[in-house]
Amino acid sequence: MNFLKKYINKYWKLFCAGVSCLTIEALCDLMQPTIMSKIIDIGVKKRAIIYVERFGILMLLITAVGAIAAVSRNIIASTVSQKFGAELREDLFVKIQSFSFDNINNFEGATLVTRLTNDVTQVQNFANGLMRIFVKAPIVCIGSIIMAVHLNYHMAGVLGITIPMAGILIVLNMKIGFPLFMKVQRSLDKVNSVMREYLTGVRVVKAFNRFNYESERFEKANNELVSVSTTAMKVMSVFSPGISLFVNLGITAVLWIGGNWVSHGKMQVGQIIAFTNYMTQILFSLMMISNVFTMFVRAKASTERIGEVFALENTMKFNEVSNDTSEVFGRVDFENVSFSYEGKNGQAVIKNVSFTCLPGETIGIIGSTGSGKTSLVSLIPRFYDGTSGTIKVDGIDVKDISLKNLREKIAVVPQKNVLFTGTIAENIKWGKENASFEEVIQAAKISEAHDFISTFPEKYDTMLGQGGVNLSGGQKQRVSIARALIKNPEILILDDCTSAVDMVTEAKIRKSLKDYSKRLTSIIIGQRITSVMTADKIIVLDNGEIAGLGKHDELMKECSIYQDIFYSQIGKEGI
Ligand code: M5T
Ligand code: MG
Repeated sequence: MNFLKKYINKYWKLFCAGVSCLTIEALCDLMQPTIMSKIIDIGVKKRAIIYVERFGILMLLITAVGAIAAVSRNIIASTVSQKFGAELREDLFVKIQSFSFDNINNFEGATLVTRLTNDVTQVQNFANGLMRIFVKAPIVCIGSIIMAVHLNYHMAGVLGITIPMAGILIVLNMKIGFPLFMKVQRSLDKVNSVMREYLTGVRVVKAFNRFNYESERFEKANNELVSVSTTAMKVMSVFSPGISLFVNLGITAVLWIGGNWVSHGKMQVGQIIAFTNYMTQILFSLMMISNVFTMFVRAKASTERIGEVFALENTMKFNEVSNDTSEVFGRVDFENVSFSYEGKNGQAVIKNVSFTCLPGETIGIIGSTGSGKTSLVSLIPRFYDGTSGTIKVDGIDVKDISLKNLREKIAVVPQKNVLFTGTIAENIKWGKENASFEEVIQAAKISEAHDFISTFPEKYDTMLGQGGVNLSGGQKQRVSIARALIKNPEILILDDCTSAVDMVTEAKIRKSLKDYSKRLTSIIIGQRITSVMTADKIIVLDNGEIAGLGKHDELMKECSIYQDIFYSQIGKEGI
């Protein structure tokens, strides 16, 4: 829970102001029954109208002060809790952004989303409640006990039995509640997860007519949420009536014993009324405390879940200061690099790979699906770190370059392209925020996107839906390439990103890329042999290992896997 310190340090003054208002409010509440008993026992009994008037006005004044305090603490509580919640969410978001892929993989499904939204709300609500009622409850409870004892200490024995019983119930409530609410949050994760998966895969679900299957999955997750929530609520709902029962038994005892004492002249009627009034206040505050604990256990469960995110150390160590004094631009070296997604002891997906890519060269990577092409290139911008060996960019170990500098040098067009909600121009500018419109057009021209964009009525201002849903596969790929190009990188990585573009257009893109920059180093992954054939060097990957490295002609002579790919795609007769 260390992460809360920051907010406590920041808001403790306002928090104390809120609690002070709450204390004033509680004290005002506490004075009322005693004043009332005085009015009854002295003013009414002795028919002293002036006494009644004077104390009546006092009561009004106290009520007014209480009301002002209540309004102030409401305003303070809302402001502080809203600000606190917003900052917590923001900090959590920033933390999640700093995570490596490995870190993100640590969290299943939509749990990060639930933690960012629902869990933060739980903690925020608790902070709000803390300043609105929760602190008041113990003050009223303890204050009422003191006032009641002060009023008639003989009667205090009744409290001595009632209150410990209620106390036990509250402790039980907490002990049983915590694991239950932890379960509720986990079920919520599941519901969110199914929903998110459905929304991202909605096209596939429709295509396969799997509505029933998805509905059942959702229903199952939803029912589980209902079931654990109801169990939690059921268990928790026993406690409030339990407390109420004990305190009401106490009130009955006060009335019964008090009635006897009044007839023997040992107690006054006003005192009994005041005493039962205090008992009622104790009852309300105890119920409140039990609610506080319910909210507390929920907030505690949520705080732990948020704490887990904050506590997670980034699995990759990054250099803040760049040791980047290189005069070379666009060189990539792999020296005996191996890599596994499961750490050092996991199964290697890249095995002992070495190659060099000189500035301005075009490197093609080809290999069957699952051979490790994507994994190989994801090591260059440090999406992951290799388990052994060294990767150098511009002659410097990537671990010695600050992440910002490293990623500035590199532009990646991922295999699964991702576009954002916004216009086409905005999506392309994503690669370079302050790019001019001319630069946007230039990048789009190189990636052969300009022509199709120009056919849209709103051209570059055409709005794209989430993930670019209103573009075809090949169009999306070309916009993604333009986005990478506008960055003006030293190294461009194209991961099978012309797979949905026809061969003629693909050849055009390759040609314009070559013309565009002689200094640009390109690493092109392709399933089609034509995508890589003209590269300066071609790497043939097989099961994470280099099975061949060289130019097309060399590989055609030496590498049987390359020959197989060539003949299977182009045929014996050649192109
Ligand atoms: C190589 C595994 C995958 C495969 C091997 C991306 C990714 C891959 N893998 C993981 O365990 N976790 C991951 O996040 O690694 O996969 P690849 O590098 O994606 O292969 P590819 O790019 O050559 O394949 P393709 O289909 O894109 O041509 O065993 O299970
Ligand atoms: Mg791939």
